[in-house]
Amino acid sequence: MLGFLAHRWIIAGLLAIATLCPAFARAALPEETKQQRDQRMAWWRDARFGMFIHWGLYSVSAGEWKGKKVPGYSCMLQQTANVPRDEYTQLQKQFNPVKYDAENWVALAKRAGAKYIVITSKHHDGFCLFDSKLTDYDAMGTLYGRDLLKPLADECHRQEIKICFYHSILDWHHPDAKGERFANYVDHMRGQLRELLANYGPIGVLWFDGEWIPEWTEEQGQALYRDLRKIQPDLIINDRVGRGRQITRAEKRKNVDDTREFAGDFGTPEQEIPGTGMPGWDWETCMTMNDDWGFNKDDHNWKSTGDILRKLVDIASKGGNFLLNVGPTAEGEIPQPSVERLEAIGRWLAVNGESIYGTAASPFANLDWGRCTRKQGVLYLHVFAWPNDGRLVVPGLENKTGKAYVLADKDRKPLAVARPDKGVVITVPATVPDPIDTVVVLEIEGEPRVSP
Ligand code: H79
Repeated sequence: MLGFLAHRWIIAGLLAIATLCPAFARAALPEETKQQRDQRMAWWRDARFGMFIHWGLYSVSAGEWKGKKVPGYSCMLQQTANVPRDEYTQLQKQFNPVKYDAENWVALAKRAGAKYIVITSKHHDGFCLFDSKLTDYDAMGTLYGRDLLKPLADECHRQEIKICFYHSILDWHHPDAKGERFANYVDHMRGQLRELLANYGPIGVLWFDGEWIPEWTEEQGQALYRDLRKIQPDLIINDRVGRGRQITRAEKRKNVDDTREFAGDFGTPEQEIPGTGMPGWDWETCMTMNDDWGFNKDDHNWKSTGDILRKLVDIASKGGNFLLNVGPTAEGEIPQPSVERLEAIGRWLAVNGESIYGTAASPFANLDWGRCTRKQGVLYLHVFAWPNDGRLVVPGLENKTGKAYVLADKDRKPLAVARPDKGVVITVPATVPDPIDTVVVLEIEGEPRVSP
């Protein structure tokens, strides 16, 4: 008993010191050493690519209300179209995903080369895709009448891909989710999160959203973060668990250098790739393939495979992850344009994955022909604009170099490497091997050194 108490006091002391010490800024659990954190984050940092799934009652309305297109995101429709709560709730009786096949979804994610799946356990509308004992506004109350997350989680464990849950703090359904009785709602939400961490095996990431509501505080976020990590210590939790994103955004506007500590393990730029990444911080860009998260029958504005692939490379070159979204239909089908794009990305990764998974950010500030990723002893030169004159210039590289070859070339035929006064010039084939991104591998000695 005494030992237990002493242990509590030591942790409390460390917490107090950490909160006062700016060096701990952005380390969400101060009692964790850097080494422990690196270990916990290792799979996620290596993964680089995940599949986001937005699925819920908004997949039934699919971007329209009473036959009219509703502008904006389909998953925001309840708010944007001003749908009364009890009218929106009727969608639950129409949600019947008879074509849902978890094995297929997971197999598609695997084929795409994604290393984790993040699915909406609950979005802003408050509807739960899982069997929650704490509400009837869940999958059990649909015609389908079965837990929709369980088969997906089981398949993820079986096919060895991480299962992760998105959970919205903002909730348009629960009567206490705003106002005086918010504490009741927080108890309810915590109860549901305990269900999610108890019933679906090990969870990779908890991905919060909707943290911007005025009732939610950074203190609540930190407390939640700690309690969730006590249940599954290896859990990774995004920055939207607390208010760090909003506070830093507001402070940045005021040009204040903020060194306060915020809850969460990684930053979450949405629909954007930060120009220079988020140096010194783990981060993940989440993005849609068309213009919507949830299924939208009127949205045909699909990004091209090349565009998406280059975004993945761009993100990797800045040290981030890419969480690419699909919005399945209410019947449970992933739209064909999404399938095609995911499969094309998978074909590229099957050949070039070495240049993405487990890589670190580029040592170059800027490359006019493309991007760079790296691993111990190698640079991966991602050539988007193939040189017309057959000379690929690697500016300012000072390291001693070894072999160079096209990664997709099975024979690894060596390319000539020249060392003019500054940098490196690689002689590449006249015709472009892959117009989207040809990866040229360049072996180097030691850590990359680049002169400006
Ligand atoms: O689930 C997807 C979207 O439905 C959800 N996030 C992704 C992952 C989303 N909900 N709302 N939005 C995106 C846009 C909301 C933007 C705002 Fe704000 C919320 C504007 C003001 C409050 C966040 C906080 C951005 C600026 C401040």
